[in-house]
Amino acid sequence: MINDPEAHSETLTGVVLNGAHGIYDVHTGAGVLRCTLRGKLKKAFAQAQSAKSVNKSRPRYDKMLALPKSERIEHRDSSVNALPVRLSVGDYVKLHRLDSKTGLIDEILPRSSELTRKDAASTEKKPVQQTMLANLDQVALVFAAAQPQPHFAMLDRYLAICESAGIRPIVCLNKLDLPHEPYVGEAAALYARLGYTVMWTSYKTGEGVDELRQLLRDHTTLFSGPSGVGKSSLVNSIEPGMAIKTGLVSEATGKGKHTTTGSQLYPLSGGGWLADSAGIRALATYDIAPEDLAGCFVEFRPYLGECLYSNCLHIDEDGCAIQQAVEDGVIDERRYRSYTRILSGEER
Ligand SMILES: Nc1nc2c(ncn2[C@@H]2O[C@H](COP(=O)(O)OP(=O)(O)OP(=O)(O)O)[C@@H](O)[C@H]2O)c(=O)[nH]1
Ligand SMILES: [Mg+2]
Ligand SMILES: [Zn+2]
Repeated sequence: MINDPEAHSETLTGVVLNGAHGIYDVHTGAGVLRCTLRGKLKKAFAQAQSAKSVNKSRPRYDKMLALPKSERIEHRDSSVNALPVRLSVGDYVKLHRLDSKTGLIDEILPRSSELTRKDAASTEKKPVQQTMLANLDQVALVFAAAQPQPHFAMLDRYLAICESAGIRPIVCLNKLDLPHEPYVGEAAALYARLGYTVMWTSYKTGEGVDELRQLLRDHTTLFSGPSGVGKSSLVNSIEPGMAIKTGLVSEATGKGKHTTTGSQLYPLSGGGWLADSAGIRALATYDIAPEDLAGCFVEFRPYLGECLYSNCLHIDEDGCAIQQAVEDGVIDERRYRSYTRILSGEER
């Protein structure tokens, strides 16, 4: 088989484990192959990328809010791109083998889902979308109970993005072994009341790790959250030695203070996939239209359609059912503040 030149041109299907500078490690039935993109694909990507940066500049929410209420029109973006703009970790690809270790990617299969953020290189004039992971169905939103202190406004932003993308979030509060402030427990209770799965974990004591592992089985889960909260540490204790199993050496799984760069996908021995990703400082709700944002806050949903104005953005309008619910103490005020912050374009 190894000496048969025909065997090397066979077409395989695989999933992208990691990628940088046009080189991708792809997990296939024939092992992990180091791949590049076929020239034709590269060209198509470049074209799609430039088209997207022109068409996809969404009006900023704060500019919309400056308009009189009656002039707040619907801004829907229906230009759904079937072809991914860039090849991302988690993408399924068709490729052919060049030799026992390398391959050439011929085709990218349509994504079932994706989680995107605004690229660090993004500017207001030219927003660039970065896919953290393709074809995922869960996100473990990891925050530390302390060191660093959790910012729940950022968690709210993440939750809205997950709701919008149809991806199940798991709230994970790590570093349970450290003493933490009362507001952390209160927030955790709030998220549980909203119906979210909340896990308390500690990489140091191993608490909660087995339960978290159970939730990951047969799913594709992205670990995301701020830097230094313990994502890579948790990933390591969930699947010790997984880097060895995939034959990849990754800084992500190194001991000590290795900050992860990019995303890295690993197969789980119990079935499913797990991706570790780089810590996030600010998170833009890149793809949520202002009029869709309220629906991404689960506790707002019963009130949608109950406001006096059908185009109510729930900020300062008269007869707003959501503002009333906040006043009545039914909707948590902090969550409502997170909503208004996202709407006004603040990025935290
Ligand atoms: N006390 C305590 N420390 C932890 C725990 N989990 C991780 N740490 C420590 O926190 C630091 C950061 O952990 P990492 O796993 O590198 O954090 P990360 O989220 O992957 O960070 P980035 O890759 O920068 O995004 C390390 O020094 C870990 O030893 C925990 O449960 N308790
Ligand atoms: Mg890390
Ligand atoms: Zn309203």
